Amino acid sequence: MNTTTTPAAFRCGYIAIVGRPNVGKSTLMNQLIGAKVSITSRKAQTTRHRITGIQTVEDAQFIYVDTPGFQTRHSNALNKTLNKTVTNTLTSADVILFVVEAGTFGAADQQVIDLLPKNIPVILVINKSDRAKDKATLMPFARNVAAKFEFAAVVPVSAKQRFQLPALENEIKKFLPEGEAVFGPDDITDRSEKFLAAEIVREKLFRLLGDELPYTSTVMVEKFEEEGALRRVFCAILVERDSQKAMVIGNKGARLKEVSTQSRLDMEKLFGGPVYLEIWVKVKSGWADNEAGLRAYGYE
Ligand SMILES: Nc1nc2c(ncn2[C@@H]2O[C@H](COP(=O)(O)OP(=O)(O)OP(=O)(O)O)[C@@H](O)[C@H]2O)c(=O)[nH]1
Ligand SMILES: [Mg+2]
Repeated sequence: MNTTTTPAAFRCGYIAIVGRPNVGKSTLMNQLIGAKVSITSRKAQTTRHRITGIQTVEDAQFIYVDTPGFQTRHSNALNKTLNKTVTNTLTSADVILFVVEAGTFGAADQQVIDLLPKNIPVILVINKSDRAKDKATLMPFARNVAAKFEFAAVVPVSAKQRFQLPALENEIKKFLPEGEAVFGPDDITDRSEKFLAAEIVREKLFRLLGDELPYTSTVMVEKFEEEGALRRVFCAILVERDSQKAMVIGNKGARLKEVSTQSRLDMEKLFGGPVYLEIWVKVKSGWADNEAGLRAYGYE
């Protein structure tokens, strides 16, 4: 180890973000790093992979790890894999953010508390505090949840409105170990553009198909080419049945066109250059229910 070039005060560490589905984990990570690397939607089970979001400031590097919401309802192979991702992430973190939604605490939240390791500092993050109509109810709620575990700190925030995020960053920084940066100062994620492209298309599907979307649909980038500043992205949306295929395509292809346009605009913003995007829909049944299918589509 080269100690002469390490500034004594520089801190760097991994921050796991965990909680039940839909509490705003991905929104929080994106807001903390100031870039959209993790997809978000109103629907539960949006995040399906461990996604790193990196932020480097003068004296610290924050390596956030967004995780899928911990699944308690269905127990197919996909959900077992998602939960394994959560538990693996927990044990390798320096700090954990346990996220709950202001005013709501239930069995699904308690199950995540039961997974929290005792030897790693856990910060209780009460998100969506903008939603609390009566702010006076926030304090008793925070006290009630805080009593359930030995938290290192309690911070109410609103990820959406960026309320109290600097305060949260300060709390996190206290628990980061001293050490050199792991990533470059401009890195925002360790995921490839190809991976991010598939995620962007999946987000548009989640958002534009609402509750009709079968949660076992997925997206695969079959070809990703770079030609100067231009990216050419060829993408397949996998669904389980012909009826679902029709739903994704929509009347005269209108829905698929909307998915495609919105995806392309997001990719151009994130990649900083023009994107040529082609998307088609394929029927492939049963992939979410067997281990080989999961590995083939990128679930570790
Ligand atoms: N009002 C309000 N809504 C929020 C806030 N943070 C997130 N949301 C909304 O909550 C919904 C879920 O957000 P996500 O960030 O996708 O939640 P998640 O915990 O990552 O969900 P999964 O990946 O499915 O586990 C989205 O509609 C967000 O816009 C917040 O601070 N205030
Ligand atoms: Mg998420």
